[in-house]
Amino acid sequence: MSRIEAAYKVAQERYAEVGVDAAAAIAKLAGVAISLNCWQGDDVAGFEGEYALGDGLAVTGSHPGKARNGDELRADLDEAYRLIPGRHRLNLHAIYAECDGPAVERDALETKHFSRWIDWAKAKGHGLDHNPSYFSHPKSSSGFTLAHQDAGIRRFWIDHGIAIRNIAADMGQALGTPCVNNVWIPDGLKDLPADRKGPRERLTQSLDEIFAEPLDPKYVRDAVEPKLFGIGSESYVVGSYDYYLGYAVKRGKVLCIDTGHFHPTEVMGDKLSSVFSFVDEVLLHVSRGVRWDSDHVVLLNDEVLLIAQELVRGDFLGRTHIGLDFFDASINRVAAWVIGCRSTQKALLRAMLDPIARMKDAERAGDYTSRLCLGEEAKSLPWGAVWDYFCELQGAPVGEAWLAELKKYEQQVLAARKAPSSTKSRAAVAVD
Ligand code: RNT
Ligand code: ZN
Repeated sequence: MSRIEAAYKVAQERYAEVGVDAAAAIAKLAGVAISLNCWQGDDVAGFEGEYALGDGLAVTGSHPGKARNGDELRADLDEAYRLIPGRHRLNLHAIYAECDGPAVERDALETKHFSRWIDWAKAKGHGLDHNPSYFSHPKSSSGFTLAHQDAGIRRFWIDHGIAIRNIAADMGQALGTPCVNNVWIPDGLKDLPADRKGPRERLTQSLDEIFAEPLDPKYVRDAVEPKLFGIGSESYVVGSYDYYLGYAVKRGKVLCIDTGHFHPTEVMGDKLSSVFSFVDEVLLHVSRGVRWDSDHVVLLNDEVLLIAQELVRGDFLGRTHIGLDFFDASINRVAAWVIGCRSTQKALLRAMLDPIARMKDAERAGDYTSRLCLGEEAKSLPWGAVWDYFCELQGAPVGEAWLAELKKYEQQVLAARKAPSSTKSRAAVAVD
């Protein structure tokens, strides 16, 4: 018996004492697939190669070795998945199409432009999720896309939405697992609008057109993502939380909850049981805002823990699609995926190991003293031993052992990459 397993056995007994089945928690966690955000691998650059990142999205940091094409991004993802226990998904974006040859406009994208992603996902056993990209494009530079007052610009973005939704359905069909297709748009205003109603009416029309064709939910699930504010949309966001909550309820769509898209004092975990009362499915964008929607790498903090507890205690995991959404270029980008995903999994495991039956009993009996005591003592139960054993069972490195492996990858693979010439300054090119 390994040292890890021996520690687990002791932990398992300790958990049994508080009425918790650690083996059941391990089995349950193994069934949770988390969708890694492809855009963490290259600072949301994509492969169009033409347009700078914008429309409310910003990445800081200049860690060397960012992926410059699909093969490099897939290699980096392979490395991340290797260091994360369990089997997980990939969340793509339209700008990661591989078109070979002349550029294809976003409204003309087809499934074949994602065939390498689909082949790779099939070979490696990953489900795919998708997103139309409504940013970093000349037609989004006014700050408006689906809610734009110009019908021609709206048409372009509606057609983009339709194209990506169809591609998403093809991905779902090809891989035998529904593809969550998430719509986020940057539309909003820096300063006080004179008309708040008009853009929202236009957005509803655009969304209804994008979702008009009934597609099989076996293949694709439509999600919409609200936001409180963004860079350049500080005063007004067309797709606010109230707007999309209403839209999701009325049209039967998946509601995306991004943990960076609320006021810092709002508690996302508390929203879940409310939302699930009237919405069938939720997509989570697990992120970490620091003072603003800064998209820092997810850590095992109170916010993520409460979300995990609510998903487990409300038995909502089967109705939840969990994705990561952050972009940090100040650290090794592959490490960002590994840390963010493992932290999210740890939160779920901890939630699964909470003595929740006893806590609920205490609550029902009005014994809030016991409820508080049990919850607090549960924090120091040996969940780490269960996590380590889960990693060992899944063939993933235990504890910080993954870091040494990633450092090797950094030296052998990432260090050999040079920044693409388009991002070099003139001076750098001259001395090359
Ligand atoms: C932006 C949203 C959105 C993006 C990605 C790239 O505020 O969070 O989800 O981060 O689609
Ligand atoms: Zn998001």
